[in-house]
Amino acid sequence: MSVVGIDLGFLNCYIAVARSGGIETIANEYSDRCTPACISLGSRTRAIGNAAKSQIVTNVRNTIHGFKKLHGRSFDDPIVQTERIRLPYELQKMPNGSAGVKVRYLEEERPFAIEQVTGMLLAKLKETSENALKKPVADCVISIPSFFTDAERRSVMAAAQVAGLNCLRLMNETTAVALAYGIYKQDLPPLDEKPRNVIFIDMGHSAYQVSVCAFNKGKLKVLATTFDPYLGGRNFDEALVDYFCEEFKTKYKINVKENSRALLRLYQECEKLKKLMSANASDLPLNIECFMNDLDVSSKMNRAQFEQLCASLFTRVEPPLKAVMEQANLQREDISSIEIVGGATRIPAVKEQITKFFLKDISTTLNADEAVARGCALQCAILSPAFKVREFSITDLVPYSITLRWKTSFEDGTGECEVFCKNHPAPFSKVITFHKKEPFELEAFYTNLHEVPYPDPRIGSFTIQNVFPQSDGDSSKVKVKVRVNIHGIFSVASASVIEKQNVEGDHSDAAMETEASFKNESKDDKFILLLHFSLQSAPSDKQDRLNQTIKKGKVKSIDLPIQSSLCRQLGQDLLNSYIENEGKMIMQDKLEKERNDAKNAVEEYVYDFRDKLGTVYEKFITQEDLNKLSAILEDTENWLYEEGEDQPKQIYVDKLQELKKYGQPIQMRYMEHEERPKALNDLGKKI
Ligand code: ATP
Ligand code: K
Ligand code: MG
Repeated sequence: MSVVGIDLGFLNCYIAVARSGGIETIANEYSDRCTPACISLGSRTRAIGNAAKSQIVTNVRNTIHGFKKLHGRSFDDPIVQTERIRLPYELQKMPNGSAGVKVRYLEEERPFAIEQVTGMLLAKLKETSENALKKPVADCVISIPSFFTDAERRSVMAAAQVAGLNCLRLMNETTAVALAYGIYKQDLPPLDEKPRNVIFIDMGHSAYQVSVCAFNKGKLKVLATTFDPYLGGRNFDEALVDYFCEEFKTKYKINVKENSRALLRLYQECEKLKKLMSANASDLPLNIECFMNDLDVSSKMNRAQFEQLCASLFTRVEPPLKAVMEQANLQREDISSIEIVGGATRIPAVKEQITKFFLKDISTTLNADEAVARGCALQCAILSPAFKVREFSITDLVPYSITLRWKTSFEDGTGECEVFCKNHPAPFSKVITFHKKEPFELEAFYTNLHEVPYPDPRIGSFTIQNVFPQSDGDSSKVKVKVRVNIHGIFSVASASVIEKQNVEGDHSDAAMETEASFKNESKDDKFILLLHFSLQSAPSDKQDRLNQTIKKGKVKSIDLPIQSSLCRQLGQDLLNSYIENEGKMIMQDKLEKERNDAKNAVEEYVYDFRDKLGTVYEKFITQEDLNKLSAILEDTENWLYEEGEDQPKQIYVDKLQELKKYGQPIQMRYMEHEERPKALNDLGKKI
């Protein structure tokens, strides 16, 4: 069983694994611990990660990046439309209405669903971890922003399946950081003492997230999370780009925004400049050669100018800080430490805003780039039975309140109940009792649309089937279990009908009902919040206990089928086709790599052979043969640049064989000559 944690960043991905007893962030084939979230499609193959990033400017329309915000959204979603304007490649409305990308791949215009795109990236990260661990990888924990809705979470889960990964938990980014912070702390207060409250702040490339967590020995509880899903490093890059575009308009009479390649280069240079300004307050140059129309451009900026330019962005740092303290009902003095991660928290003005708010120094003890991945790997280790990890319990929360709605038997009547309030602990299950005579539908939605960075509040609908009146004509008592699972995804997990058998002495059941905390609407539609329990530990055990209780009450419980219809859910057939296609693409990449390797082998042989002909082989070949061989080598070299440039693998394999037919006899003569004195020498020693 593998233990792998993946930070699936908007810009940068990191992988941490458990190896030789500890958690390690691992490097990819470029010896880089950061793998860019970038995929470049080509006429024969795909490049993913570092190799793709270098093609952003050269393969503009077919290099996909900045796609994290497309998950679980319809193409018409205003967020998708806003992102679309920023992206240099085309988005496409998929047949199911979701957002996909349109690129040229294998000489064909091809649509890819967002699950396929992230699937490609995750497959690459899987391969990187397999190379590091030297064994197949499936189990992993993947990070997502704490503000992701169910549709977004389900979409990332589907992407993991496309990549052949078994995601044990989708983990909120700030929670992963909290785990990475807490698990090694030896001095956390005992369980019966006041917890240590710590603020975690992550500002990455696309988003800004804040959480406050309470730590006691062996446990962490997320008290509140807040966010600005649209504030991150890229906003600062954009501000710089806009500034220089304006300047270049007057200075050089060029419109950079009309030239996607130039614009992409300017983005790259502005990102570099922004990073330099974090370390250096003085004037810094911006120089780009052959920028547009063969023009070299140059300009400069200093930190003070940058801060002025981005003033409105910096004012957006404080509101989530204020909100998180309000939601957790904490005062500044209740906070022990403020931990920051994410690349954009390196901007001095961002740090200043945070310090100014908390009136306290911020701590940068966590690795700003790797903490999320490390936390995910730790969570994976905790979930893995194969690993022994210090006991550590993690209670996360529900980011948006969730309400259930159903039809009552009254004309046009509906019943409603908020099943999870905002910041409710998660994972968590609750059982609700309904009194019904027929199948009924529960509609789940986010209670307050204004809280949710999403245009559609619906989560899904769940039909509880096979409900009939009791034999005496009374309503049946239907227990419905609703759950926010370990991934932070809501579902109506199960339903059962309680058949009355012996009502007399049925006290335990009645006792449970006294826990009811909701109003009764009518006899028919009575629903009662029966009992609730956390799924945090041993859910099956608790499920059993529930069933036992029911049995003790001398009633029979029968499971009812539930038909779920989830918003923006990918159908199983479509998902299967994506899985199959990813397999095909991996195979295509593999074949293409083998073909290229075979071609390179021919090229290398030509160079090596020619080099040796002029040096070490010289004595072992006649002038006539030398001329003949030189001609063959030259022909082969020319062939490689002409019709041999793009041939099937076998052609190169055959070509190499043919060359070796000439080369090997000479090499043999040479080797014998080299070996003979040595052999004689050895022989001499023996005698
Ligand atoms: P997200 O968390 O939104 O999914 P991400 O995880 O990919 O994105 P990070 O890797 O945390 O993002 O941060 C990348 C951002 O941080 C980029 O905008 C990058 O320019 C910025 N950044 C990195 N180092 C610095 C620095 N020294 N100064 C300013 N900004 C920096
Ligand atoms: K990251
Ligand atoms: Mg991040």
